[in-house]
Amino acid sequence: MANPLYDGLFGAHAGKTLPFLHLQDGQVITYHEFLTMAARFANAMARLGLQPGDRVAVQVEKSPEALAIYAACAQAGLVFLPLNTAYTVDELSYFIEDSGASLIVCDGGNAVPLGDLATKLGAKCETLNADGSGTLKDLARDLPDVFATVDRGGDDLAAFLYTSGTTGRSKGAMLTQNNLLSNARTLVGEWQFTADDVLLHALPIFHTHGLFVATNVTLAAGGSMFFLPKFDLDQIIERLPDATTMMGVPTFYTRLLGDDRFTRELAAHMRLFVSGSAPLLAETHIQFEKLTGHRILERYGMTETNMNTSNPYDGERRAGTVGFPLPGVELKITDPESGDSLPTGEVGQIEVRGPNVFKGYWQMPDKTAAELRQNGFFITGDLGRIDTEGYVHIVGRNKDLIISGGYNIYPKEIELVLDDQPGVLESAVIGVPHPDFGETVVGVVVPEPGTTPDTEALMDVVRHSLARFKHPRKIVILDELPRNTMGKVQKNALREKYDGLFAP
Ligand code: MCA
Ligand code: AMP
Repeated sequence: MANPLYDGLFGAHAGKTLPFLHLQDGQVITYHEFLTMAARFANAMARLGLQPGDRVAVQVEKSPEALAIYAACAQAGLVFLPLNTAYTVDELSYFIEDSGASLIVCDGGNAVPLGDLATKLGAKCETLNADGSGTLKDLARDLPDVFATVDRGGDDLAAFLYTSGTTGRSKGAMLTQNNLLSNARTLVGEWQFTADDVLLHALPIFHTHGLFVATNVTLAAGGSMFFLPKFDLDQIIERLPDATTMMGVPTFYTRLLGDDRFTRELAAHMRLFVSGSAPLLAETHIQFEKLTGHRILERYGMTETNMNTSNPYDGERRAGTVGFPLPGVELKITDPESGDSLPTGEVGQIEVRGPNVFKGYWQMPDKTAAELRQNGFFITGDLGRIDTEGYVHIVGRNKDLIISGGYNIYPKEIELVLDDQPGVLESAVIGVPHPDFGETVVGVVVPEPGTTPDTEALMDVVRHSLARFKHPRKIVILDELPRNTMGKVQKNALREKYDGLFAP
């Protein structure tokens, strides 16, 4: 009988009365309490008829119960599919339908549209609200607080995480038990996590960073977390004295640096600050060290691969780099045209291989074949180089992607919405520097001859169909888009033109 993910991360703590989650209201949830809550959810899902391998789509606010559904899925051999709480019902419909989810767990506020969708698709729909109440909790309440862990192999699927594509169609990245477990264990070793660590957790739990990096590492080490609903400066400042580590996107660090209450004294006792999901500006790294004496440890990962590289815990954490490949991860720089490896120092596409690399995109064999080579190397779409000392530098992207506050935004998705509107001949969506989010979205719209599009009306349509974080912070009108001789839109020229739009 075995289930590597459940046994390794959760089962290992059975019966422990040590704290796992410290909540904002002062409540503490022990490992034992958490695991019994998860077992009840596993029983509830079994009662709903779910079978190992079924997908469970979850769009709920961050709460201990939400995290317990992840544990319950691992224990019951179900595939956990967390979804950004900002997604609109339009966006959700695609993920739910594409994944063939058997169960949708959503906030009570979405019960009607998602219940209708579930009925249409032959799925079940249950609710779980931010305060932990809901129909799933009601069902779980009276069920046993133990559950016979379902047998699974390391190669079985544990989670689907959707990641957008350059064509505008999202892809479900299939992650196995071993992908998650091996990476968590590697990071515990590399970052020297122990049961004494208390992680300040202010990230969302529907993405790799907050769920697999922060949470799995804490679980694998047997530590605990301050489990905050979201990033809130007041809360961070208040909890920091009792934490030992924090993980965040660069916006966390720039916001902390902008707050007078964040001082050297406040951070003095901290063991480690980790940054990732987006480039940390070297100037932020340096400013942070000047203020606190701590060097932020920057690492690099992807939904498809978990973490690939990290700056060293003990050696020099070098600003503007993402450090070295993690143990067990091979990383090479290749020529985007030929796929051949390039000499040290040259810029090319980053490819990675290792136990962390996903199994492929759900029901998309062509897309999988285009990005995941037969020999196991995954083409990340990032451009980088390795310097003579082995540090990996990310210098750009070979994919049309904007990263705003750590959230990925694929321009094509927004362009498709804009292009569909009356009076719009075509559009180009670009990312420009932003002091808070790192990058932000600008929509460039070319009107049909003789028309003047109403930018407010365009924003209304975008608001209805896409999550808030994807909305252009500005729409500008241009007579025509710059193109090269092949007719391809030159987004670089647009980025240069609007570079200073949000300059502080
Ligand atoms: C919120 N808003 C955003 C973003 N977040 N707009 C653009 N980009 C964003 N990232 C909008 C809200 O809808 C709202 O709109 C306004 O901005 C402020 O909302 P609020 O709730 O106050 O949010 P916030 O505090 O400003 O949020 C910023 C944040 C948050 C704390 C940086 O976005 C965040 O937690 N980001 C982390 C994302 C993450 O976990 N990424 C990991 C992906 P309005 O102004 O209209 O009210 S995993 C990954 O990338 C890989 C694998 C890796 O390597 O980790
Ligand atoms: P996601 O699709 O959310 O998995 O985002 C993965 C992408 O985030 C990578 O392909 C990189 O482009 C970017 N990324 C993650 N960590 C870093 C980092 N430390 N520096 C630069 N880019 C990063």
